[in-house]
Amino acid sequence: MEKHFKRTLITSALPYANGPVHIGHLAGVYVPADIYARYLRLKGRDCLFIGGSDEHGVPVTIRARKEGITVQKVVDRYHTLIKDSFERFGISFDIYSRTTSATHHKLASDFFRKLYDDGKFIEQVSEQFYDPQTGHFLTDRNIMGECPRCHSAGAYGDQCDKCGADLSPDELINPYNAETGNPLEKKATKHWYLPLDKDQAWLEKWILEEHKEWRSNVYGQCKSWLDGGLRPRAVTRDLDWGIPVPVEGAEGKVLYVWFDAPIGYISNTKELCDARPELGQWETWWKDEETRLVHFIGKDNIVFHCIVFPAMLRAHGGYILPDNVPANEFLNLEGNKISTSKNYAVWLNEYLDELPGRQDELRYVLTANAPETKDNDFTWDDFQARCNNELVAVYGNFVNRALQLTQKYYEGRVPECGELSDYDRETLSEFRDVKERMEQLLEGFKFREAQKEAMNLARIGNKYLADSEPWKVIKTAPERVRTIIYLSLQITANLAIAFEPFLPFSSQRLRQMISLTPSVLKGDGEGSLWEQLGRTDILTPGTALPKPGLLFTKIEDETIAFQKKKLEDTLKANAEAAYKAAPVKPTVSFEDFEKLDIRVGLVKSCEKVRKSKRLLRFTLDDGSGKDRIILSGIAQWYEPEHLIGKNVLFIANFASRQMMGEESQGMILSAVNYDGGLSVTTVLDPVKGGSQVG
Ligand code: B3M
Ligand code: ZN
Repeated sequence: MEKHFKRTLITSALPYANGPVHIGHLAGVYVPADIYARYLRLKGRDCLFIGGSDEHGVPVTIRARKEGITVQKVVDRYHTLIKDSFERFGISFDIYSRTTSATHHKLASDFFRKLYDDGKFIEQVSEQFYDPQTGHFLTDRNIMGECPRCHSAGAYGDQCDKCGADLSPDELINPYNAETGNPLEKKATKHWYLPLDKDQAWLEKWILEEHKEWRSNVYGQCKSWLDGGLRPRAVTRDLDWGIPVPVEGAEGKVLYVWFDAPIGYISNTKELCDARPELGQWETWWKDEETRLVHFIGKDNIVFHCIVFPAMLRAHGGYILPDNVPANEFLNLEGNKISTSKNYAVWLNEYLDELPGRQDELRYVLTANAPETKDNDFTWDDFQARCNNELVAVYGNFVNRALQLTQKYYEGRVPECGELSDYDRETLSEFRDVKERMEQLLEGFKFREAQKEAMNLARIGNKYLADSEPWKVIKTAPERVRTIIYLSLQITANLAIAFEPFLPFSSQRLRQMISLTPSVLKGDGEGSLWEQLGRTDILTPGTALPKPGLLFTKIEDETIAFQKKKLEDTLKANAEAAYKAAPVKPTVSFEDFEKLDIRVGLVKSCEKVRKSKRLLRFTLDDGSGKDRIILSGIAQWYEPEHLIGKNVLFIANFASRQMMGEESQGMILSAVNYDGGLSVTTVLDPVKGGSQVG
């Protein structure tokens, strides 16, 4: 049943203030949420777009420890950085606040207290890992030990990074404090739990029956949680960073970050409405049945927004529940997982500095490639191709031609429309229903498809100009050219409107280029700019247009090469840092060692082996007076000519082998680097060929 809503409250996940935001966050949450907010505003609908930093929880404390500064310093630094980058990137929050605000601390604390007073929690004492030397209980992430599956050292209490296993701290072998290395004990501690098992029935009905329209990834994840049976969840933690549990005898305990963070949406709405009374009371946005609540999140947050938070809201009473939760899947980067802790990402603040003025290019690519239904990959080559072949070659090119021709033939004024030809009519019919199509897609959170519709308008325009060839027709039928340019300019105006929610910076530039004044933008209903979409009389004949500039410019190869190199360097640095020397092999006796005849050989010549990518062919002076030929698989790492004249170590009594049709008489010794690279061994001072090593 379609419900009628008067207003929409849009929330976007509160990013942890433990690092800058990256393109994964943008593609997953902030770009789609911003498109939606901009679209609703363009339609003249009543809406608020709420954002803020999540400043509690373990991630910020881990960052503080890594950087050797206080947690407060960490959250201050990253909150400011994130807020500033969002602003520069054009994410149009109505408020971007933080969960360390006084408003939030009070609201979250009161929220907990009400549930406590109403008897909605169960209290449970359990045995938790405890560091007797520091006097602290430890969270899963702060516990390390040996992985019970792959037996590698340094697995975390919640997962093993080596084999990917999901773990609980109890499974770790010899658990220790990740920070201090101290061994851990179990100690009893009391916590408050939300008995989600009691919510099972209504959640099943509410989600599985009444919200079948949710995205299949969201619906599917909820269903599997529900099918597995909900269990009580602790909403408090033993930690010294967070909102203190407002109950006597709960010293040293704070609200679990996933309890307080979603309440942050409410606190931030309150902060906004308190400061701007014209927006109405915050309660209207959270408690009125005619408000539509929509959460934009990434897929790892689904359970908290679809199950836990609704259960909290219902337990409290008086609040509305989300009407939709359009969660995206993940964006990978050049085939690898994006990772804040491994510093592997395209950071928004760096992008803005390194590619200044190119916000819309990134917005475009992230939407064109949005992980709406499955994980997707961002690559810099794809970024360049989409910018140059689509934004520049299609959209920018069409607009530029239309505007240049207007300057050339009509002194920069919008000409009158003449009689329409059959081809004109055919072209117009192609985009007449663009508004309806885009609305349907946008309302259904299909932003990727919606943006395609906008780009399709530019394709229609390009084809129209190319087919009707005004630069030729001007000589034979100048009257006809008026109509062609008139229609091209109207298509241009349509483009400015259609792209407005997606590419706000270039739409604004384009509106200036065609004198489409912003005053019409704010209008509501009938009069709003969005309502003009699909029309062919948006620009009035006679309107003077300024001298046009380029809407988009090409992304150069050097820019792409620089960005790719940066990522490769990070991967290398990570591999180097993660390198651990292989365990030592079983002991051998001196006699056994002596069986190996290791010698020094002087490289007389060295060349690539034909038809082999791997092999180099060495001719060694081994002191015997006869040349010794050895083939060695190091071609990937050396230019053969650089090895000539060098002393290398080789095994002289290694059984000879046939390789590529030749007999290899021994083995040249190389060291294997952390990244698999090979480095040939040599001696410090020159020695005669054939000298023994031992
Ligand atoms: N900070 C997790 C995340 O950044 C968390 C979201 C909170 S939304 C209320 O993925
Ligand atoms: Zn493992």
